[in-house]
This record gives sequence, structure tokens and C-alpha cells, in this order.
Amino acid sequence: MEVTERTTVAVIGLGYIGLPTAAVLATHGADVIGVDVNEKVVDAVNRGEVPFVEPDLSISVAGAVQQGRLRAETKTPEADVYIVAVPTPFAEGHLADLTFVDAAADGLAERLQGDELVILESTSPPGTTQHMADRILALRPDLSLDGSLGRSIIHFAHCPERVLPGRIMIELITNDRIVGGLTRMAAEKAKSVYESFCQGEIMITDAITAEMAKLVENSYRDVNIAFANELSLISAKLGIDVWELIDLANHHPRVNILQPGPGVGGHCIAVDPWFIVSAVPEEARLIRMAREVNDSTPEHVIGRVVAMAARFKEPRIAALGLAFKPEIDDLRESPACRIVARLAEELPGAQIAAVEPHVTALPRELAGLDNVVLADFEAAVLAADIVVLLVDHAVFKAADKRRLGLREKVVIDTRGAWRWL
Ligand code: SAJ
Repeated sequence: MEVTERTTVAVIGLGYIGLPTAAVLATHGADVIGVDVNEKVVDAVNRGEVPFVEPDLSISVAGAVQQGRLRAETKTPEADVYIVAVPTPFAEGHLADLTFVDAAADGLAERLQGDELVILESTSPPGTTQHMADRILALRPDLSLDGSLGRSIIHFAHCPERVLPGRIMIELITNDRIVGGLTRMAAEKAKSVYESFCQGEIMITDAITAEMAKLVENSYRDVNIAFANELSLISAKLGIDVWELIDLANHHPRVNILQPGPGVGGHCIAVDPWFIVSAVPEEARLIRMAREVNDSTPEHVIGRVVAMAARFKEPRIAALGLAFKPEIDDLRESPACRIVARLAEELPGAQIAAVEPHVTALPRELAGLDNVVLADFEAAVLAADIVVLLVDHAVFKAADKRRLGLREKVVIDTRGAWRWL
């Protein structure tokens, strides 16, 4: 299935993955229609604008819209290829909520005529591509996976996204991709769609292996961060500097321990491993334990700060960083936000100056608290009794420690950014 300007691709879900994918496909030759239930997003895209921050995305969307190769709608149109990139959040009990996948499937089912390719990109529990196909074929008994009984074929594949926020426009082009088909023909067709823009290797497998590959990649990182976070607790008990310990161990040619921190944030690594655990709870013991270790890490930071705060009557605390990782403005699922919110609750007499250079207002969970303010970095540190470093933003790392008087303050550095203070 060679992608030409006559190939219509409908990208369903214009979020962090769908919109960049739509823009890249459009600038590499396809006729692309983005679909989103949110009219504001649709209107923004049709004006050539991007409703969130991602380097180089704006220029790509603006160009594609101007050339007439990308437009957006709220209703699913007829297309040759459908790419589903909708959210798969948590439901109760760490199960995946497939409501958005199901809604996308229902919306496109009525448009199918036969021989279309449907690609699921959303991170999904094992079996979701099959689930989506079953749902669509139940709505459309005149269609089939294999052409049996003279029915037209619909091709289904899973192609998980693996791009890193902040580098999406680069990694979409350069990363290798995994394409898993419910049939070999579906995988081959999906491969040729990604070949239109992807310079990495495109590997073919079945749909469930592709689904698991994505979950396993993020679980691998989660397990390794949990190992580092556990080493941090062990080192504190033994009076060892965990950063030095990891540094030394990593000189071994086959050891590469990740960095401890205040917990794991974002919407991928803290979520995806649960999709494996809920599919095979008996077997996925280590994966579950890693999630539990990383989820409990913020509590240890809170405990340390609360213990130190007992030394002061009305402690002034500078909490440095709210984002879930350095150099981004994304505060969702951020352990730093969770820590600041809980400190405000545990220490009602404390004044907490939260510093986040990448935002202009406190997030909703902190905005209503009367002992938390959004503050300037240097002013917050100079006034503080206790400084808690939660995100290793470059501006914090580069700070003049002497001028800020850090040696005279209680410093809790959860990222090892000021190790040589
Ligand atoms: N973290 C640590 N210690 C480390 C590394 C990370 O505590 O040594 C923390 C970060 O501070 C952050 C969290 O882990 O809170 C996650 O950050 P990250 O940079 O590891 O990953 P994400 O969530 O931004 O993106 C991941 C990537 N997956 C992998 O690297 C295996 C990305 O390639 C995926 O596309 C993305 O998840 C996704 O969408 O699934």
C-alpha cells in the first residue's frame, strides 16, 4: 500500500501522538484528515495551530494545512487508512479504559467499504487490536479479516508509538518501529504506510507481540528505575551516597543502573506496566513490585521533609520543580506536584514556595492551597529554611550554590543534582 497524494489517511485523536503523526504523513505525501471530538482542537488545527507545546510541531502543522494536505473534522470521514491514536487511561483496579478506542472503532466501522487498513497506535493491553477488530466486524458482518464467504477484507494492525515527548518530531522519523498485524497482509500494508516517513527499521510481527513490546519497553525502564529507587533507600540506611555508588557500579562494562528520583511520573511508564499486571497478575510479580516501589517513592521524600521541618517553628520550604521530568512544562502525573500537595497538607504551618520556571501558574491541585505559592527560583531559595530539589532542571543545576547560601540550609536533593555542593 504505497502512500501517494491519493491515499486518504484519517488520524483519529489529535493529541501528543495523533497530531504529529498526521502532520508527518501529510508532509510526506498523504492526504490527511485529523479527527477529534474536541471542536477547539479541530478549529485550532484547521487554522494551522497546535494546542500544546512540542518543538517543531507548529511549523509542520501550519505548513501541511497551508498546502491543503491536512485538515481536521469532528466526524470520522471515509478513508483508505485509519490510524487510531486515542488515550487509553486507567479504569478502576489498574485496568485499561478502552472507551475511547471503542468510540473510535464505532465511528469508523460505518465508513468502511472493504480493503481499508485500520491501525491502532494507542498504547494498549495485550489483545486490544483483536478486540477492536471483533467490535468492528460485529457491527459490520458484511466484512471480514480473511475474505471468507465472499466478504470484503478489512486489515488490522497495531503500531505502537515510542516517541519521547520533547523529541517527537525527530523520533517519529528516526525511531525503529514495530508493526504487528492480525494477518501478515495487514502488517505488510501497515509497514508501507510507515515507510512513507520513517527512516528507522520497520519490523513486522503479530498484533499481540507488538502490543506487548510497547508495554515491555516501558516496564523495563520502570523496573530499572525502581531498582535505583530501592538502592537509594538502602544507601540512606547504610550511610552511603547512592549517586557515588551508582556511578562506581556503572563503570562495570555490563552494568547501567538508572537514576533514583522522587518517583516516576508521566502518562506512560507509570501506567503501562499495569496493563501487563492486569493481563497476567500471577506471573507479573516483578513488574507489579516495581510499580509499587516507584509509587511509594514520593512518600519517602515527604517523610524526610516532614522530619526536617520539625526543627523549625514555621518552616519556609522551597520546592524546586513541579514537572514530571527536566526541561518540560508537563505537570501531569508528576511526583513533584504530589509531594508539594502532601507537604502542604502535612505541614499546615509551613510556607511552601514552589518553583517551576516552565509554567506561569500553579496547577489546579496546588492553586487552591493557601500555604503554597508559585515563586521565583532565587528568591525562594534565599528565603528558605529547607530546600527540596524535585526536578533536575538545568537552571537549578547551574545555580550559584554559595550565593544562594545552600550550605547553611537543609537541602534534600532527590535527583543528585547538587551532589558536589
Ligand atoms: N526517571 C527516573 N530515573 C531515571 C529516568 C527517568 O526517576 O533514570 C523518571 C523521570 O523523572 C520521569 C519518569 O521516570 O518522572 C519517566 O520519564 P522518562 O524520560 O523515562 O520517560 P517518558 O515517560 O517521558 O517517555 C517514555 C519513553 N519510554 C522509554 O524510554 C522506554 C518513550 O520512549 C515512550 O514513547 C513514552 O514513555 C511513551 O509514550 O510510552
